[in-house]
Amino acid sequence: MYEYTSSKRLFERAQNSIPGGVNSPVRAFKSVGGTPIFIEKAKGAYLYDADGQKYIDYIASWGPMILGHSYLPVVNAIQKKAANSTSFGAPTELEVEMAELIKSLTRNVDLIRMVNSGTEACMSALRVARGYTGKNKFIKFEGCYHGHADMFLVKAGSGVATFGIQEVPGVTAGTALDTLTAPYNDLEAVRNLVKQYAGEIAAIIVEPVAGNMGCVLPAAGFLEGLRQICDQENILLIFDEVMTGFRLAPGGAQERLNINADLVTYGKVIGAGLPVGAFGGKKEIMEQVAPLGNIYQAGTLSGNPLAMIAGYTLLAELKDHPEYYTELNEKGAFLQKGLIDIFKEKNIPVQVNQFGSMLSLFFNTEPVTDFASASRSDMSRFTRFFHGLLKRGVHLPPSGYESWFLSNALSQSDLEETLDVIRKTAEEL
Ligand code: HOZ
Repeated sequence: MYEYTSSKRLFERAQNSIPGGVNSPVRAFKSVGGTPIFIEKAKGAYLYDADGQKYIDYIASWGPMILGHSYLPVVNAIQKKAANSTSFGAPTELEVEMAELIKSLTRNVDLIRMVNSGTEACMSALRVARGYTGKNKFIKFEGCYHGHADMFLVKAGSGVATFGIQEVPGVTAGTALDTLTAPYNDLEAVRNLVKQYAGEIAAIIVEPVAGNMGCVLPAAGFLEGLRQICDQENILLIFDEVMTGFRLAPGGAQERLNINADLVTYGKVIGAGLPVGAFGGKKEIMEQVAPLGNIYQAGTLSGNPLAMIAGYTLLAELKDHPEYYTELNEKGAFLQKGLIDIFKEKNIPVQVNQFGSMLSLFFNTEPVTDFASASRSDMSRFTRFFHGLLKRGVHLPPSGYESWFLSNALSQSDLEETLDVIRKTAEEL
């Protein structure tokens, strides 16, 4: 059984100087209770907390660590690069190489601009869509999360859903008025909005595989339907590939699901654990971005050399090893089957949504296809499940509204050990 002595001490101390003791709300154990574990270091598939206790990690830094922690080629590249200064605020050859590498991996990206987070990527992409189309409103889906820019914090997923925040103070009514929302997988609702706000909608932004209300898969025809509506109505389709980019396939969801968006946003894997995001798309749209056009977007640390070398090194590894994606898919499918079998045996109703290396377990009798069905899951059972795993050394996101992220560092024996832990925990649910 694990003790959390140092984490408890650090959390006490943290709360005196950091809001809620954490630098991002999803790290707090607010919805599951208890003390967030403070991490000392991580290697491969394992985290070690401040007491030296080891955990099999299914957060993977919320996505970036697709090949595991402290991945040696990335660590070495960062160390070498740091000797040449950590930032210039001037262009470098590495940024050109990074842009070329991203273009070689992704579809439909003629021009790409580097930023520092997924939030920045999404807010910038939406500005571009608005500037390009000359329209203000946009559609997002309930339970999707596109970072914490004002206009996206309406019916948002991730921490906003986890903490049950209905309205975010500080987001003005004026801003929220331009955000239209529809249930995920509901094309009819989208058609109705498009009809109601004819000529006013700049963009539809969507997580092509949702990961911020737990993992929720697009129904057959949903993304194709959005593409069609956008084409018919002169609306830009934005794929938020912050989670799915370079994770579901080298070319992300666009490649895996064979659909082209007009603008795509990236984060997480693209920075290998350093703060990186990017947005890109077709030339005629992206050439409206400053300094080519007047759609202003900027950043002192954008294209930062350490961030670029980390991301470049990881993406190059992924490009050279397509078999990693096969392995990740197999690991995801193995875990899904194991979970289904265990809970069937125990007669506990669950839904296990999985797509490649993204997976969520919902304590739910009905399929989880949108935010409403995700919300009907038994979250108090999830809390017991979460703590049962944590005390036995398996680290999950501390919320039933988050996706688990698998890394390819997980071995077959890690997966089997995880299922053993789940089997034991299932006894206590
Ligand atoms: N998209 C991530 C979790 N859903 C964000 C992580 C964070 O907010 O810290």
